[in-house]
Amino acid sequence: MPKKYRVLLIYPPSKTQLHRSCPMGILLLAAILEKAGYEVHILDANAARNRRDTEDIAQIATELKPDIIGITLLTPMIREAYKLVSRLKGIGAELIAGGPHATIMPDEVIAHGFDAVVIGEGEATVEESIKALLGLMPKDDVLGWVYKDDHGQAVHTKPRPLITNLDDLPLPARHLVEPSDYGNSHNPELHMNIFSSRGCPAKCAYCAGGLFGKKFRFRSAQNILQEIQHIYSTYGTRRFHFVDDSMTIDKDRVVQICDGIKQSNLPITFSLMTRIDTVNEDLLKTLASAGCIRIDYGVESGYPETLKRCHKPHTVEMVKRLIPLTAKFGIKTYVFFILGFPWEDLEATQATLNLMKELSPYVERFHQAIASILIPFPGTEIYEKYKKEFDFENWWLSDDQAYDAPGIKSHSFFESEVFWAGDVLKANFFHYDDDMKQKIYEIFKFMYIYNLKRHNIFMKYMFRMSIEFSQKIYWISPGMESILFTPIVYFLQQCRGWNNGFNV
Ligand code: B12
Ligand code: SF4
Repeated sequence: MPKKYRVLLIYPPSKTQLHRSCPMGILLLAAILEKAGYEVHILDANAARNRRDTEDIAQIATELKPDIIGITLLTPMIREAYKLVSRLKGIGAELIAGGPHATIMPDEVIAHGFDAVVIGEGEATVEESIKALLGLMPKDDVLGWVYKDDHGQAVHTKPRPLITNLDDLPLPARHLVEPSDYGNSHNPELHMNIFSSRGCPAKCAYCAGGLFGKKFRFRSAQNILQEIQHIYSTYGTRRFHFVDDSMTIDKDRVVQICDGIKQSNLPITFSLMTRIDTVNEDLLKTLASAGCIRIDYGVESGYPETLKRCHKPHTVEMVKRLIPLTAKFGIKTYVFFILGFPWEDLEATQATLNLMKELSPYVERFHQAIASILIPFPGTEIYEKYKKEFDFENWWLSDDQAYDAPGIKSHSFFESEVFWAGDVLKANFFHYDDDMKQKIYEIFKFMYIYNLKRHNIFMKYMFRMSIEFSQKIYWISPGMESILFTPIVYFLQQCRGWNNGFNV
């Protein structure tokens, strides 16, 4: 019997990242590799209830003795991932990377110790690349990867065409992860991520999501329904979240998916994220009738000039029409904004706050996301245009600007609750002055206080008082703040069943 090779797929640790379901990328790769006869293990270091640090991972890998270790690379977590690689070097496995950062910066990744990088979409390349690393096929015969040759040089092979029929992909290997690792006491009905399409034809200046190309490709409604049915009957999951770049580009297709969900009579609800310009009243009606309970929209700015300069395919007027319309159909709207574009002054930023206030009667939640302050991700137009002017080239490798470096900075309770993006402001990519920083603080505080609406009056008051108090004490004495608030942080973590990575 031929040797059964062992593969360990790792999603590396982040200080700010937390997963309430396992990332789709490694689940899909695991499914491909299992089908091909490999023994596959998954280690998601950011699973909400089972977080792992670099030392834990190194220990697990040492005990498992895999032949191949595959790692997903995102830019903010890259320094920790490179540390992990140097810890893993000794165990004798071939190290292969994939994901957004690996795709954009393959030479840097090879220079930091990886043996190979898969570019872009991984499913069609991963098996061949592993075979080549194991010496079972010539390395130059593999399309769409970069490997390290005998002299330590990165060799790029020809690009691999995108997968044409997404229905050919296997179901993600969800059986390889423990559902309880993702439990969340807020929401006992765990949601599962699912994708229905890939690619987005828009060209937003700050978007680092070009991994799946500009061409919109999609799975058939029937194929998606089979997966939903399978998840429901295997895990009893009733809540689904679509992680497509822009799910509603082809409205007829969404109508087919919705019709299928209705006909299946499954007691499920779902959410999705999509583009403002691809949704209309008829579609909202159809989505609501099929069980869509939430849509995440990237509104980004209330300053028309910013939308134009970012090549956003929507206008402020479209936003003002669509958000109330979405609420009218009983669908909760979650909205994303981005503050701090290099051309924005206080007035422009105020325009965004004004839009937030105007929309607030119809918004369920303002996402206080890390990327709510502009981050110049490599490969984006913003990065290329401004890297020299603001001197942030390769910021992800620097001590001052790599904002996701675990354990190097302390945080107040205020920061852990209100201002998750605090370290992005400390990185200060676009050299904001004090007034601009204050404005950004003000907007984050507005979002936080607004989002407290889900609590009763007493809890709202307690949270508001606590963050004000924390902020004031921290200015006087960070040490004192930490003594007073650490027990509160731990208490909240216990109640919520997860922590957001701060203050621990
Ligand atoms: C869902 C999602 C999240 C979820 C993840 C939930 C979960 N449980 O998975 C949440 C909300 C937690 C999240 C958080 C963040 N995210 Co996010 N996220 C996404 C999103 C929308 C979809 C990811 C996904 O599931 N894709 C589908 C799967 C199938 O694709 P995939 O994971 O890329 O995997 C494929 C390939 O990359 C490759 N591959 C991946 N891993 C590996 C490993 C190996 C060994 C190989 C060979 C191949 C390979 O093969 C896979 C199959 O084709 C993407 C956008 C996008 N289009 O991908 C952004 C995206 C990945 N996120 C991004 C970012 C930046 C973040 C944050 C880091 C935010 C921030 N600004 O700091 C945070 C994390 C916080 C932190 N400090 O690190 C960026 C990454 C950019 C970059 N250069 O790193 C993206 C591209 C969004 C964007 N347009 O800018 N995210
Ligand atoms: S619409 Fe969204 S996914 Fe498409 S390019 Fe813009 S930010 Fe990226």
